[in-house]
Amino acid sequence: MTRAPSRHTGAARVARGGLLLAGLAAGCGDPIRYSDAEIARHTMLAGAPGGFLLGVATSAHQIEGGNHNDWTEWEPGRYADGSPHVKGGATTARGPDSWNLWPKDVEAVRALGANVYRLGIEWSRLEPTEGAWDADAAARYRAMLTALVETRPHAIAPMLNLYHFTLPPWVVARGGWEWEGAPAAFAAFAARAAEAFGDRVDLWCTINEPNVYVTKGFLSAEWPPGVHDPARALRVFARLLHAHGLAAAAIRARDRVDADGDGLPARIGIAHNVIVFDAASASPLDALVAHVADRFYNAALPDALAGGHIHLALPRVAAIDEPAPELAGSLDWLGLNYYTRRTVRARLDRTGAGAPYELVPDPSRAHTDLGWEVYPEGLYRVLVRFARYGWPVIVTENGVADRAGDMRPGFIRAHVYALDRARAAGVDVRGYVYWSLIDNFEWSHGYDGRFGLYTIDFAGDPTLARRPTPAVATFRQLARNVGLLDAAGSAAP
Ligand code: IFM
Repeated sequence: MTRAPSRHTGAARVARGGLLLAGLAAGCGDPIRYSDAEIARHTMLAGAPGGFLLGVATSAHQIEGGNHNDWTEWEPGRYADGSPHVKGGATTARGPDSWNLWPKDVEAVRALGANVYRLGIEWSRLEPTEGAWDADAAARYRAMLTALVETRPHAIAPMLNLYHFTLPPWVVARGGWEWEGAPAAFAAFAARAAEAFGDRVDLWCTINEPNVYVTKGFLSAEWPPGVHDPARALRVFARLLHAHGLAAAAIRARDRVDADGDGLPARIGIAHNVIVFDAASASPLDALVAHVADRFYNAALPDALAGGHIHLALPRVAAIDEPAPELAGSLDWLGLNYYTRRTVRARLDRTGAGAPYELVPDPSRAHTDLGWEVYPEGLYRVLVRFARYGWPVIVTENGVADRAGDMRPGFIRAHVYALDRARAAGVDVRGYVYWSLIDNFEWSHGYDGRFGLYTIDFAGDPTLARRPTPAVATFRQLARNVGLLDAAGSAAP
């Protein structure tokens, strides 16, 4: 994909990732470059295996509105310099209002021809105080899940995500993920969710992007709890991994109902955010920075899950090395959330307080509204790489912030092309899930990052209608190609 120039400035920006030191090359000088012509010639998802999961994703806090959790405390706040925590002072007081408008979301998923919807449940709604269970909230989630599985002529399988960046206030009061009891508390929540929804759900996603949560919340201080402390960051990363392991065991113990008739009551995964880190030059220092960023951000999580041992390191700053036997065997599939590449130049900060690199954007590549490089070849690279762990992989997120909506069709085609190349190379890819179904709250960017296949006019339309962007047609073409829609565009059995 060679769309250029970008509508976003290509000026070098300092990464705010908070990674502190450096290492060897992480894929520097990759030679792949897809052409628009080869992508245009390609029939997307042709020959995808039966049961291929094609769908869309959202998360509870980003779409529901009206939550009460650590993010709703954070959203109205300001930094010491007076700037708001969230761009424009935006909040989730209403947001897309999916708590009330969820039937419109289900209808939008159905209209896409999708057979999977990755959605979240909000811990703070279901367990507003420790040990409580809000029956009304559970009933509403149950109604959503039922509407999905009862969609005809083919069901929409819910992929239920249990933790996606937000904590109930009572967990925060005990120290959030720094509380030693947090993994067990989360596993207890997972057990109740499995009991409550196991007859509707087979696909479980325990935790979304532990690496992003840790980086934003404990290194760059952009998200709650707004901390910059590498040692605490690693402790929380480890806690999230333990929490995943305990939750996976709890789900297996409690979800005994095979909802979709494939013989398996629960198939458990985790959604791992991956970024391709390439060195900006042949300098060993740039290579070192790219390598350390890659180890911490990309490799630490799957290494721990594969080996049952947590090794986390920000060299010369902080490290954790501890057994985690509950992780081994906890995964049935690995979810990969892929968006972009970072080409990095070392920027060593002797105080240890600053970012370890600056970005060197490739001006020949398009960049999204959030300034992220569009690099579909990276999806091929990460699929090939992470498949080596041996789990089937599902692209649990891939998407583009594109308010104008003109970039998204090409973005999807190019990334699905990369996915198909990976399948052709023997990678066991079981699904492609686009982020996101609808425009929603993009964390510290507020409503500025527009990822939706359906757009929402938050300021001007009190009905919050979900209006199709041009990429809906692109997605429906994917659904046609895998047989979920027929030639006339109607849902196929
Ligand atoms: O909006 C987020 C989502 O919450 C997690 N993955 C990345 C998306 C886009 O930034």
